[in-house]
Amino acid sequence: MASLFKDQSKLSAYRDRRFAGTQEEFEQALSSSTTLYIGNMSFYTTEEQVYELFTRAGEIKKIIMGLDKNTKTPCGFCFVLYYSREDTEDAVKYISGTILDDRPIRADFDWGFQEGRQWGRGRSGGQVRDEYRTDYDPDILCSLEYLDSSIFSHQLGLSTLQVSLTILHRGGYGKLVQKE
Ligand code: GTA
Repeated sequence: MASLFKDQSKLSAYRDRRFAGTQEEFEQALSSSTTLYIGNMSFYTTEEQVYELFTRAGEIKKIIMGLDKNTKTPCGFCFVLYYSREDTEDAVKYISGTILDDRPIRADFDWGFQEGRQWGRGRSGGQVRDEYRTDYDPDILCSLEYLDSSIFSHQLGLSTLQVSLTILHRGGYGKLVQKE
């Protein structure tokens, strides 16, 4: 199947400042990776829930929950590792933006999990961006990561309206087509 994500520079709006290589190497890693970062998750979402949702795109190799480095409790993100690139792309295409525990989650191509990346990097122990939050238990359209995802989707050629409609239309992941 031809990739829908041909323009490597638009694979992710995020650049991991701890990636040691060049921008070109970073984009190369994103274009072949079978790892996804999932953001904007509820702190109460479990690994089992993540599995149940993301297995709809294909067989999952591993899930690594993101943890607060002080409390060792979930802090709103995780990594999902697939076996195949096609399944990884399908997860971004069909599952990113759906609602999990009342929050529109964001699936982002990732350059690859390494030990240590499961910890929040913020000073408080959680995610960096949570320290800049002004919205707590946000409304669906006020989520910081939702806005990020809109910008990202826009880069992929979708309008913010399309993204909004997709989220409202899906109203959860019940309508996601199960792969054979
Ligand atoms: N693939 O979008 C992502 C992503 N994010 C947000 C985090 N990770 C991601 N991976 C992918 N896509 O392994 C990964 C990280 C790490 C783990 C936890 O999740 O690679 P973190 O969220 O705690 O820390 O990471 P990270 O990613 O280093 O922080 P972030 O959000 O990019 O912030 C970078 C800089 O921007 C910081 O120096 C901060 O000062 C600044 N910043 C961040 N948010 C804001 C904001 N709202 N306003 C102003 N400045 C901000």
